[in-house]
Amino acid sequence: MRRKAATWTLALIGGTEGMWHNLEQAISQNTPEFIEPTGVTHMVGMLGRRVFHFLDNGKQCTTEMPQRSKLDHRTGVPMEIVLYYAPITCALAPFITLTEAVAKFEVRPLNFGKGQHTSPEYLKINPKHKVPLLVVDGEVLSESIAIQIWIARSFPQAKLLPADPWQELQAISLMSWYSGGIHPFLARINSPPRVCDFPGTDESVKKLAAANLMELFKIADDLLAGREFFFDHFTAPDAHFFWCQRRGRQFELDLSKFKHCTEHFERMMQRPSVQKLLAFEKSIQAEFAKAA
Ligand SMILES: N[C@@H](CCC(=O)N[C@@H](CS)C(=O)NCC(=O)O)C(=O)O
Repeated sequence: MRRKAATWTLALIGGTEGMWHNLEQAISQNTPEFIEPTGVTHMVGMLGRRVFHFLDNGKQCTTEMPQRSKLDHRTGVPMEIVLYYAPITCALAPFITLTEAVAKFEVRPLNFGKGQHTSPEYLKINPKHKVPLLVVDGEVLSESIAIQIWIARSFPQAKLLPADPWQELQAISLMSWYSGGIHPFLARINSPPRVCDFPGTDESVKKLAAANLMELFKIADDLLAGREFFFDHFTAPDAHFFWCQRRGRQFELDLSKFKHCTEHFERMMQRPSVQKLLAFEKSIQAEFAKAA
């Protein structure tokens, strides 16, 4: 039944994060939706991707949604989110969290094989020549942890960090550990000469890194004992740790002995956000292979 909307503009201009999120979901599902978050706004249908029909005080109206993904809740300005990414890399963690947040974002894949991360254009926006890199309305943000926190704060309804402030810090502590404690050892296995270019030392570098990683994954295994996720529901650290495990497994570290890590990995593999990421990664790898 169609109902009268008194102040429909609230939804588009002064709407809460939650209302906006609902609208975004309605758009992404591309189905007509009735949205009634405040009791004053009633969407009565939707045409195509961005055009809405609604009743405004009983009068049929049509409006076009802003082209961007969501509104900045402080300024009301639309945001455009771009993720620089490369297959296999730790940029998959923010891909997963953005997907979990139902954010609209554009991915710009970099072909490391072709050195696109060291191109003059990319170095201009990220002199560290690394991914992930997030660009929000032209503003650049590097470092996985900062990016994950930004996503969590910008999409609070997705609950990507624990609500309790102390637990939130624990989540940030965990991600710092993945990034500063685990990742560097994975990077050594990936490219031993980056840490030691003495001839014939590659295997030794890899062996030492693997031994360190086994100790670190044991700590993670203990943290995950009896739990589905690091906190009481899926949060950003789960996505970040998924990448650490995946990379370790790709390097053929025997992580199967860590039962809780293995279960976490399998659980993560089932998530639609991870499935979406893996399909995307596959398509980009195929594109890169064609370009090789
Ligand atoms: N501390 C950074 C590390 C990022 C990082 O090392 N990314 C790797 C891929 S996993 C990269 O882009 N490497 C390319 C390079 O070093 O040239 C973060 O957490 O974002």
